[in-house]
Amino acid sequence: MTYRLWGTPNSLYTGKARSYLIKQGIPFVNCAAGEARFREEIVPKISRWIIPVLESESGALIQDGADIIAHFEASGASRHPAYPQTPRHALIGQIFELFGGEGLLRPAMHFRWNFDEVNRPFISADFSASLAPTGAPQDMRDAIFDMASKRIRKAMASFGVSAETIPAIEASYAEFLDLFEAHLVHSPFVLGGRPTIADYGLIAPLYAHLGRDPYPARLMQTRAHRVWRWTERMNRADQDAGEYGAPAETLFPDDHVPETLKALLRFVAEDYLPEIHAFVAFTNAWLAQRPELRAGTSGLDRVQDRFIGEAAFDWRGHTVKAVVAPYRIYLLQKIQDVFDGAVAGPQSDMASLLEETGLKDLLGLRTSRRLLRQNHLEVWGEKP
Ligand SMILES: N[C@@H](CCC(=O)N[C@@H](CS)C(=O)NCC(=O)O)C(=O)O
Repeated sequence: MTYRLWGTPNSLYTGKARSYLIKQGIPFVNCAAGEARFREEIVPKISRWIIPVLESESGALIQDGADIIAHFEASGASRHPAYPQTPRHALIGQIFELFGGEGLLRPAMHFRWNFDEVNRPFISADFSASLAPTGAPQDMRDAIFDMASKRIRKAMASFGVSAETIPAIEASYAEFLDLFEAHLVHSPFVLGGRPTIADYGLIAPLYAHLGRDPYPARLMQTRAHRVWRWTERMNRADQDAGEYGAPAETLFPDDHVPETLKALLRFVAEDYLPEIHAFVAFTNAWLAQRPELRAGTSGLDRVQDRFIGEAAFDWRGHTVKAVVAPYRIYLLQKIQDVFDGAVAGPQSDMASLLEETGLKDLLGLRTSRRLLRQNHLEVWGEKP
């Protein structure tokens, strides 16, 4: 069985699914979302233009990076199980699936879209190569890039990138790079000798945007060579960890969490927890105003809408306003599900780790209704 991965080389979320398929040795071909077949056949079936989409030979579709990984993990087909089995590692895996996918969007957007002098020739060629129909003339390619560029620059502002926040975004990203670099001194992946969901979460922003666009790629190569090598490693089928002496493809023994990883978790607490507080509170208020919202619906006017509003929060001395995406609740629930599904002993190990790293609020920040994914869309569950 060979799958088709519909996406683009420069897409953040396609990068997560692609890395997983490569690492698991699952046969697939990369298909450009600019192909007519994507627009004409796939998009109508998933109800909106969104990538990645994985298509099986029988035509079955899975939209969403987290769901693609969950699908293969549930089938038992993965050669390196992505969800760790020990309590603290399992929890850390889900924390980085959330933080990787959603918590580094500000630097990813900023370093792609605010360095035109260095980035623009590359990103304009790269965007139009994957989004324009094969053989499209240059003026059509330019028009496609301009349209995408305008739309995404607007999205960047809605994520909280502004003249005021840019210095803090750069400082925060530099801190993140230094912490991840320090952690990778001892092991080739986040949790040891093989990749897990923690790595697949982080590769999303760190590959296509921060590791591949010219300006941020150079920054990563010169400031954090190990992180850059990890982005390469995450896109290779073998372990590709010769510089570590090809260690066993196992996770840290006894559910161990090295100090360098605790430091990264503390960074997540400082950098991202304020936003989680804000979007959960906003979502609960939004749900409270919609007691009639039917289960199985998104509560939004259009099927392609993905944000329910804007929430403000204090971040590194600034008041940041950012859009609220229900999808983030989906990933937050996965962290809580790991905790809820464990028995008392492992739960107390997880709670101690969260306490020690400043992340204990993650367990209590819940929405009044569960966020589900049905028919490739985010919808709300039953009222409690
Ligand atoms: N959580 C989603 C996020 C997908 C997503 O936002 N993909 C972007 C490209 S990286 C997209 O398709 N955006 C829609 C658009 O640009 O209209 C997933 O992993 O599938």
